[in-house]
This record gives sequence, C-alpha cells and structure tokens, in this order.
Amino acid sequence: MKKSPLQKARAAYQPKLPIVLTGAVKAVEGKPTQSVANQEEIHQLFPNTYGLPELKFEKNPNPSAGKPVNVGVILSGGQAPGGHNVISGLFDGIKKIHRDSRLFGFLMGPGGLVDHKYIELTSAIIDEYRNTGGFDIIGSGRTKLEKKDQFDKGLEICKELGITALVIIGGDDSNTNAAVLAEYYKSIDAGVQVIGCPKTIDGDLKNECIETSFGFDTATKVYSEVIGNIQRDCNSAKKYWHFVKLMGRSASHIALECALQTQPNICIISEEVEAKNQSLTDVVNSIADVVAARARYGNNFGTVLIPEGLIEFIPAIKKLIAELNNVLAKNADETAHLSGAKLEDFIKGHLSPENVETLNSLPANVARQLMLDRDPHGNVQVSLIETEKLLSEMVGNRLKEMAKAGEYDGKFSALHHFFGYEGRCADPSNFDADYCYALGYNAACLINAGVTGYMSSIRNLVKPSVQWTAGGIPITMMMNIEHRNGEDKPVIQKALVRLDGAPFQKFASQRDDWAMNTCYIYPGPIQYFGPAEVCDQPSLTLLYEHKGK
Ligand code: FBP
Repeated sequence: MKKSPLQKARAAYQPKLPIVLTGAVKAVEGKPTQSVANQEEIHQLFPNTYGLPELKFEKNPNPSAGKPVNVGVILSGGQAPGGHNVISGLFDGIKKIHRDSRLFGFLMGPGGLVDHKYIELTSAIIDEYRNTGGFDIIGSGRTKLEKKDQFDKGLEICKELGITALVIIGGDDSNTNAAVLAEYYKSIDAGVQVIGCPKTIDGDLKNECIETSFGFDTATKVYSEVIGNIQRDCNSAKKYWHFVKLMGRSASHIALECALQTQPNICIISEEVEAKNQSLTDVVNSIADVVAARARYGNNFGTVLIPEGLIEFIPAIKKLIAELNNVLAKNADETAHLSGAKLEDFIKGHLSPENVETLNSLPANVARQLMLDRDPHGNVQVSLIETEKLLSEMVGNRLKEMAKAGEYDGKFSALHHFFGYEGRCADPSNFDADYCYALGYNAACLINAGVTGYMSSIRNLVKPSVQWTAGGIPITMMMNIEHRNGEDKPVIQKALVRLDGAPFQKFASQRDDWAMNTCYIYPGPIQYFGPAEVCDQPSLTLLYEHKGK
C-alpha cells in the first residue's frame, strides 16, 4: 500500500502507555457497585453480572506466568478515530500475556460474530494500521446483538476458534448489548468473557468512571479546524451567514466543544432548547434576532452551529417521535407491507390529533424522515435531516417579516455545511492515539484478570498520558431502564450536555459577546509533532469538566 510521508511518520509513533500498564498488573477491587437507576430491575435482569466491584490496576511485583489466550474483537456502530489503536493495544496486550495468544477480528460489526465471518489479525496486518483512522481493518456494522440465537451462533464460532474472550468496541447501544451478552454467557457458563470499550465521536458515552469516549477529541478538532477556516472566510468576505450542522445524533457535546474551540456567533444546544421548552419557531426567532442585531452594525455575516440531534429535543417533536416509535413497534407486521403514502396514512391514523398537527407543521421531507427511517437500534436517522437548511429557510422567512415591520434592514445570504463523516475517520490525535492504545491494552489486562461484563476504563485524562490510571467498570453500573421501541429496556444511560456543567457554563457566560462582536478563534489543523501544548491538549470539554470538579 502506497503511503504519504505523514502516514509513514505516524506509523512509527509509539503511543505512550500509562506507567501502571508498562509492567505486570494486579486488579484491586473497589466497593460493589449499583446501577445509576432502577437498581432492582437491573439486578433481576443481570443476576450474574450485577453489583460487581470497580477494578483498579496496580503494579504487580510477583506476577505468575501467563497462558496463551484467543480473543475476538468487534468494531460496532459509527466510525471513530482511534479504533485501530484499540485493536493494536489489545494485540500487544495479549501478546504480552503470552506470545502464542491470538486475535481474531469479526468482520463488519457484530454481524460477523453471528455469521462466522472473521480474519486472524497477525502482527503484519496490525502494523499496517497502527495510529491510522478508520475502522477498515475489519469493518464495522450496526447489527443489533440481542437475541439468544445470535448469542448461541456467536458461541459456536468462539468454541471453534478457541476464543475465550470477546472485546466489543462500541457506543452506548453496543456496550448495552455487550452487557447482555456477558450476562448470558456467564449464566450458561460458556467460558467466554465479554469486555467493552467506550467509542463514539458523539461523546455521549461517559460518566463518573468513563471520562470520555474515544474519537470525540479528534473529530471535534477536525470540525473546529474547518469551522475556523470558514470563519476566516466569513470575516474576510463579510457577506454570508454559514449554517453548520455537526454530528452528534442525541447529545450536543460536539457542537459545544466546537463552539468553545472557535467562538461562533451562535451555537444551539439541544439540551437547552428542551429545558426551556422551546419550539422550532422560538429557535428560529432567536437566530433571526442575532442576525438582525448584527445587521444594525453593518455585519451581514456570521456562523451558526447546529447539533444534528436538535429536532429530537424540541419538546413537541420529541413527543411526536415517542408516539411514532410506539406505533411503529406495535404495528410492525402491518407496516412491513406498506410503503409511501399508504404507510404515512396508516401512521397518521394511529397518532394522537396533537401529534398529527405537529407532524403536519413540519416540511414534508422532515416529516417523512421522522416517520420512516430508523437505524437497527430504532433511532431516528437524524444525520439525514437537513436541519441547517430548514433553519436558514425559516430564519430567512422570519427576517422578511421583521423587515416588513421595520425591525430589520440587512442582507441575508446563507450557506450550508454538514460536518460529520469528514471527522470520523481522521488519523487520531495524539490524545486519541494514546487513549485508544491504552484502552485496548487495558482490555487485555481485564481479560487476564478473568472478569466479564466490564468496560475498559482509563482515567485522569487531563494529565500527561503516562500518569493516566487504568481499571475496569462493571457495565451494569451505567444502566437504567428506558422506554425504547415500545418496550421498557435496560440500557446504558446516555450522557447529555449538563446545563449546570462547567463546559456549558463557560459557553453561556460568553455567547452574548460572541454573538455581537466577532471573536472567532481559528484553531488550525491537528498537529502530531511539536510542543505538547500544541499537540497533546485534550478537549476543552474534558479540561473544563475536570476543573469544575
Ligand atoms: P455511534 O453512536 O455508533 O458512535 O455513531 C455516531 C454517529 O457518528 C452519529 O454522530 C451519526 O448520527 C451517526 O453515527 C450516523 O450513522 P451512520 O454511520 O450509520 O450514517
């Protein structure tokens, strides 16, 4: 494979492991844990893996000789920078346990386990992918791993290959499935451990014990670079309003981090829209007010950051989606045979009048997306909804009304951008390269410790990577019961932006200034080589969260 000079230089980068993981380790048990909510229900559903203690690794002065271990690895869900480093860390970790250990990669996500599609990951393959972005080493997929027959098919191939541990690299849904799989294998004494790793650029898989999901750092740095470039252009030409939608299908962490990095004129935070019970019109009016206020000073330009998941957080639309999910789940057999207008009529016939009204108030293409397109986990595919265009169109209309009323006298010309896929496979930043390698290496240590149903946890992340700490967190500890697709289900609680949290507070304290005065920051591209303050800084979200503690 031909490589660029930067690719060659990156291939030689040796991720820095936390000091504690550089030799043999022993697992020190903390107190037994409880789920974040619905303790009794979760305990009943996970009798074998509930209440396990947190684990922290410490140096082991008297290690015993390790035995070879065969491990399977799965990449699940959307790509996130650093996945290849999790796999290379895992590979190096199991080879450290014993040089005859073997790693099998299941192809194209959890489906590879069920369909018995795999490759053995040898050191020649692994070396091609160290410190690279993407998930192309084995591919990823969104097959939902939740049924007993899928688990049994998975066990068949594990037995055939002598696999005694599976590592599932995924977001909240995939790690929920990892917990269910761990519980099932434990309950039947299958002899297969299951370990999760926290992945998602969205940043919404985090809690007290998981400080951030991998990929968030790199993806937000890529988006911030491009937003900065747009802001420079915008401030040079002074004639466009740029509406930038950013990935993050539920939480607004990506938009918030990019706002902290680049200081745009406006950034919408979905969680705030919900908390203030705002309607779509309220959001539009708030943007139009800033456009008009800037126009009064001759500034007919600006930037607006919009989180991808906004639509789902507008309370009226959220209610509509909840009912749509129930209707679709309860009538799965009937709706499977319908399409187009017939399906839309069927759905509308089963909704409450209030929700039909909300649905009818939306542009036809948005209404269609909400009604029809779901991913295998039942999520609305918000990345397909063009919120940036919807908002700029509505802002344009509102400005016309304001102009008629003598409240606006400016020019409004909008350009649209959607940044998501551009950042998901970027080569990992030094932070993500180190973090991911440590997560994978640490997963090998958890396997060696003989545990199951744990997520690999690396903490103390605002310190230099050698000072990070390592351990394992029982996945059941992160769970609660939520109503999904018409049923109550145990799931990992999603971490939304906290309005009382330090990152949002920092943003809220400065946004009025950013709205009126042009305070853009131009962060520039990710740097891999150079001074630590340029190359190794973690995200501002992580920094402020730590300072706020
Ligand atoms: P994960 O939660 O699986 O990490 O994926 C997140 C994400 O990148 C979202 O930000 C985006 O809405 C979605 O994936 C897009 O999904 P797809 O890759 O299937 O188009």
